[in-house]
Amino acid sequence: MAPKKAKTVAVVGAGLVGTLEACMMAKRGYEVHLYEYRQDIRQMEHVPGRSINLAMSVRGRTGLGAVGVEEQIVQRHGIAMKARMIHSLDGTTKSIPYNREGKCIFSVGRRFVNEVLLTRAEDFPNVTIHFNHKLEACDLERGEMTFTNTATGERVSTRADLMIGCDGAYSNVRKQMLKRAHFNYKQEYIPHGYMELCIPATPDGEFAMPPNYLHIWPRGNYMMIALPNQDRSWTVTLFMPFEIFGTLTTPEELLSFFQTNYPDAIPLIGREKLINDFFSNKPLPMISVKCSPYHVGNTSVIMGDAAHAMVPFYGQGMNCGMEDCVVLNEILDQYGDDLTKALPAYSKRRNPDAEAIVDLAMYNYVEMRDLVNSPFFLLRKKLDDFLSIILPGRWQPLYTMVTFSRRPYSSCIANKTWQDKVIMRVSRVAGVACVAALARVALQAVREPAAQQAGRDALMWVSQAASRAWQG
Ligand code: FAD
Ligand code: EGO
Repeated sequence: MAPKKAKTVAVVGAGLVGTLEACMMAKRGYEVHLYEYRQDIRQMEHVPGRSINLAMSVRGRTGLGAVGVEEQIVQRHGIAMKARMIHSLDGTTKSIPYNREGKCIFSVGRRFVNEVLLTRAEDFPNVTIHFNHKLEACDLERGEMTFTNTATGERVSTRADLMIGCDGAYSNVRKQMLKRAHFNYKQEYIPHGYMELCIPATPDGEFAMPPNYLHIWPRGNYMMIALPNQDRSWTVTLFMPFEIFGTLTTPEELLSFFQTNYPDAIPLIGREKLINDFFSNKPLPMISVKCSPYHVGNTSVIMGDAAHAMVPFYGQGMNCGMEDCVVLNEILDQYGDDLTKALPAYSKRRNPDAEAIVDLAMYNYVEMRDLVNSPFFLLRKKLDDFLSIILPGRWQPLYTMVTFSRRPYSSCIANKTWQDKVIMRVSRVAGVACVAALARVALQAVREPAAQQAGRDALMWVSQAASRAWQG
C-alpha cells in the first residue's frame, strides 16, 4: 500500500528559516500554514531585535535560489564583502581577500531578507500566514497546536499532518521535545555579550570606511566587526564579556575604553552617538544549542536555530538554517514525501553536520579570543594561504570550505583534521632536516676522520628519524 501522504503543514515561526521552509513546502504542493508570534514586520516602522545585517554565503544562497529570490536578495540588495579588513590598534588596516577567484560573502539586511521571503510565501496560493500567533503548547505526535492570538487574546487550537518548528534559539517546539525519552540536549551560554552600534554615512552620503569589506578589529578578549548597510551606514557589533560591559558605566569610562581599544572607531561613530547608543542599549547574550534527533515520528521536526543555535563567530547560523531546508527538500524527493522514512533520514543526515558547525563556531570564538595575538596563529593562517596557492583546488583553508562550498560541515572538519596531520608531519620532517643540516656543517668544521665517521652515523640516524617522523 502506498504511504498516506501528508497534506497540511504547519510551520511555526516566520523568521529567516520558517519563511523559506514554508515556500519550499508550498512548492511541493502541501497546504501550508505559517504561524508567527510577531505582527507583520512589513507594516512596522521599526523592528526590534538582534543583528541588523548578516553575512550571506553559498549555503544560504542555495536555499534562496530554490524558491527564486536569490537574485533579488543577493545581487540586487546584498553588498559584496570581498575581503576582510583588519584594523590594528594603531589605526593601520590591512586587507586579506577571501578568494582569488573573486568569491565573496554578502552583507544583507535581516529585515529585508525576512520581508522578501514573507512576500514570496504569500505568492503561493497554498500558503496562509497567521501573524500575532504565539505557540503555547503542542502535541508532537498528533500534530496538535494551541496558539494565543496576541491581538485579540483568544486561544486558537489547530492540527496539521506535519508540524515544522522554526521558532528560533528559544524554541517552544523543542521545549516539548525535551520532555520525551531519547531526546538529547545540550546548551551553553558564553561569557560574552554583544551590542550593535552604528557608523552613520558621511555628511555627503558616502560610506565612512571602504565598503566591500568585512571590517574586523581583533583584540583578543574584545572583538568588533562592521558590516555595510544599503543606506551607506555600518552596523558595528561589539563582542565582549558581560563582566566588562558591566564596568563601563559612565561616558568617561566608555570613551577611555574605546580610546584604548578602538581609537580609530571613535570619530567614525562620533562621540555623542557612541555614548547615546551604548547607554540606550543592553548587551545581549549568545547561546549554543545541540540536540538530537530533530524529529518525532512522522509528525514533527525542528529546523534552523530551534535545532542548532550557534554563537555567531563563523557567520553561518542563517546559512546553515537555510541549508537545512535544502537538505529536507532533497530527502523528501528521495523518499517520495513518505514522512515516516524522510524525517528519521533527515535527523540522521543533518545532525552530524549541524553539530559540526556549532562546534566550529564555538572553536572560532575560542580561537579569536585566545589566539589572535599568538604568532603561531598568524603563521598557520599564512601557511594555509600559501598552500592553497601552490596546491590550487587541493588545499583549501577551513574558512573557505565552510563559507564558499556546500561540502558537508562534518567533512570540512575531517579535511581540516587531515590538513593538521600533514602540517604536523611536514614540520617534524623539516625540523629533523634542520638538525641534519646543522650536523653537516659541524662535520665540515671538524675535519678529523674520527669525527667524520661520527658525523656519518649522525646523518644516518637523522635520516632514519626523518623517515619515522613522516610515517608517525
Ligand atoms: P529566528 O530568525 O530567530 O526566527 C524565529 C521566528 O520564530 C521569529 O520570527 C520569532 O518571532 C518566531 N517565534 C519564536 N517563538 C515563537 C512562538 N512560540 N510562536 C510563534 N512564533 C515564534 N547567521 C549568518 O548566517 N550570518 C551572520 O552573519 C550572522 N550573524 C549573526 C549575528 C548575531 C549577533 C546573531 C545573534 C546571530 C547571527 N546569525 C548569523 C545567526 C542568525 O541570526 C540565525 O541563525 C537565524 O536568524 C536563524 O533563523 P531562524 O528562522 O531559525 O530563527
Ligand atoms: C583575525 C581575523 C583573526 C563573526 C579573522 C581571526 C569569522 C572568522 C564574528 C567575524 C570571518 C562572517 C565574523 C573570518 C579571524 C562573519 C568571520 C574569520 C568576526 C566575528 C564573521 C575571516 C559575520 C577568523 N564571517 N566571519 O577569516 O575573515 O576568521 F570577526 Cl568577531
